[in-house]
Amino acid sequence: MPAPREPLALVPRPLKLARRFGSFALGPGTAVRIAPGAEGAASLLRELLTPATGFPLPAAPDGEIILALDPALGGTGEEGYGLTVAPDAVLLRAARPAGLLHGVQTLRQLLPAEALLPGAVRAERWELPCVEITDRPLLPRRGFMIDVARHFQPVSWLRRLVDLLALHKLNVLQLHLTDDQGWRMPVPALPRLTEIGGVRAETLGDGVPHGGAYSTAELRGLVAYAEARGVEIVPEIEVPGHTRAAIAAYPHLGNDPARTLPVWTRWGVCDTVLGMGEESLDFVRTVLDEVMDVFPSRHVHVGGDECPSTEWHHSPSALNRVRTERLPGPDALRGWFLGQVGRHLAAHGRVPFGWSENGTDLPPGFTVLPWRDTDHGLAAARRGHRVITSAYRTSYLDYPQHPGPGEPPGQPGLLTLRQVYEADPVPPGWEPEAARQVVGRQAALWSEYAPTPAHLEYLAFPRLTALAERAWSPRRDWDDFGARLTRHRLRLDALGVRGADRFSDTPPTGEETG
Ligand code: TNX
Repeated sequence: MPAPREPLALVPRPLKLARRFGSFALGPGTAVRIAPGAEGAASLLRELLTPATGFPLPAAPDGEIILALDPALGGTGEEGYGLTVAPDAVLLRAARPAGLLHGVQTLRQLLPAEALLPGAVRAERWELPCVEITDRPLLPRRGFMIDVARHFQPVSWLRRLVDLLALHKLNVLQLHLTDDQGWRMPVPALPRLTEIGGVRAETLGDGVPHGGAYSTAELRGLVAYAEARGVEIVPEIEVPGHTRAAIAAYPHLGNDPARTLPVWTRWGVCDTVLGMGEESLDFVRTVLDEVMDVFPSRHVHVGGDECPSTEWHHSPSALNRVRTERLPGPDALRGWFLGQVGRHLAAHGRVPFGWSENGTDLPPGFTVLPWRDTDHGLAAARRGHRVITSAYRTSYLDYPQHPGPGEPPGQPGLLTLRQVYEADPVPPGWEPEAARQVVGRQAALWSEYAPTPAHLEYLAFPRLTALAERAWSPRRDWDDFGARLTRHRLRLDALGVRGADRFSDTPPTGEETG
């Protein structure tokens, strides 16, 4: 049981929090009063707390835990909530269901860390300290991208990942489903995409085949699982570059239809890109129609990064496209193609997302993820794009988090916890009109060097905790965050997050501010 004035260590930090005297005892007889529209939050509360505490938390009209949905509630927006824990009752209120889900996570964090661990500890009752919390996020989109193309991961782990995101009030999981080294999503009209494109013969000469693909049912199940936790799954299908696996499956999609190439077995930027004929446009529409059927998300990411135009300079069909579309040259084909793809999505009510190389390279209507440089976001915002900051220097969790020996193999480079923490979602100096275009911040975990869930979790946490904190809370205070993180680490430990145990309370010496 926590001592009365033990720090609460809520992560991310709530906007307003006041401690009150006393505590609420959660016990075997505690019941939940569920307002219409709050059923999802009640289910989540039970899913999170019943296995851990053993308490059934049944619904009852006079339940002491009150989950109330009030569309007229002011000041909490789409995702905020108000939470009052008093000695005799707990009141959680929000204007929208998403706010209630976040409030349930806060309620869970008010319990001792052991209460997060299913079935490990049995107590007669658990004390919730009395508090008054009003909370809402700084940014509407707080995301994480996982690369399941380079190394396939089972859907069971993706569900666990969703749980970990929701714990941190992150609300977007971008699934990087396709790349040169593997295609992971089935498209019934194009079975070879997963049959051939889903397997590579080896990786960097290791002689060991690597493969895997999800079933449609698994993906639909993941979407529903995530939705129940307030997390949107944003599918990502890479075009027109990073498409070697698709071209291995269907050679006519490439720039030399007579050429058959294997799924790529190396890392880096591959010269093999989609051809610019009608068959490529048909292909992308067929794939995206299936994507839109499986993923209800309003947002679909179509890649767009690292697309060399080398092959287009020599392809008669690509050069013909340059002529018929009156483009300045083959280098303009990437933007033209993404424009076609974006239009197809928009016609179905979806918003195209894309990686931007410089902020000004994506067609109008795209939400832009600048990955090379944060200031590319400024250029994009000035062009009217909505921006999700994902610059590698502050957001790429495939870089090692500590300098020096003892780290597992990773992308050459370094990104410390503190660098992730200190990065402002909107860098100082941007004019207010541009700043308003920034709708989110997102981390990316590319998986070339991280083949296992344990390795991925080691890389993700606690740096993702830092990103979640800065995307949610307007306050920047490294010492305050560090103190809360020390206790939050106990939660990560209880949940078995690999790597949290390798992280010391105080950052390693030599750590520098980003
Ligand atoms: C660049 S960032 C890539 C990925 C790699 C990553 C490695 C981006 C949009 N493309 O294909 O995995 O670097 O850090």
